[in-house]
Amino acid sequence: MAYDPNNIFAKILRGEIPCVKIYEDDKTLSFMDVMPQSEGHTLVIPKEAAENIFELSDDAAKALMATTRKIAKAVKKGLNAPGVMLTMLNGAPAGQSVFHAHFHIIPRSAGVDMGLHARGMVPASTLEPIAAKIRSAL
Ligand code: DGP
Repeated sequence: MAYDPNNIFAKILRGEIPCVKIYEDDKTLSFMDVMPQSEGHTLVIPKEAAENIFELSDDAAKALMATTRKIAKAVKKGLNAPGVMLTMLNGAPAGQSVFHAHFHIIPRSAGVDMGLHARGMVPASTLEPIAAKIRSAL
């Protein structure tokens, strides 16, 4: 499948739709997931137009991993997360629903189940105070 430049994350990258931003550099962008599976669920995307891990250039993959690690540390510290889960779904059969490569950063606590994937949209006003805590730990 060819990369669709009108996927929702491409629109976020172009500033055509808003996001609750955590961090940005020349190769990556991080923002809050609007359908969080736990409080603090964050996404990291490359600026390169690539659907998944298989299409990413080595350079973009390195930048994506470096930013994911940076944001995971800030999520852990800023939210006092006991555990942090990193996931990347590659291809519809793996559950991918937005076809621009991305890592999920999902805070976890023992005995607390995660929410379902890509369900239940949360308003920016709910995400903003959580994002502020993560940003303050960068
Ligand atoms: P995946 O299924 O791995 O492609 O995950 C896509 C994630 O993106 C899912 O957790 C829900 C989230 N999401 C979908 N639409 C939007 C959006 O418009 N803004 C933000 N911030 N997240 C979105």
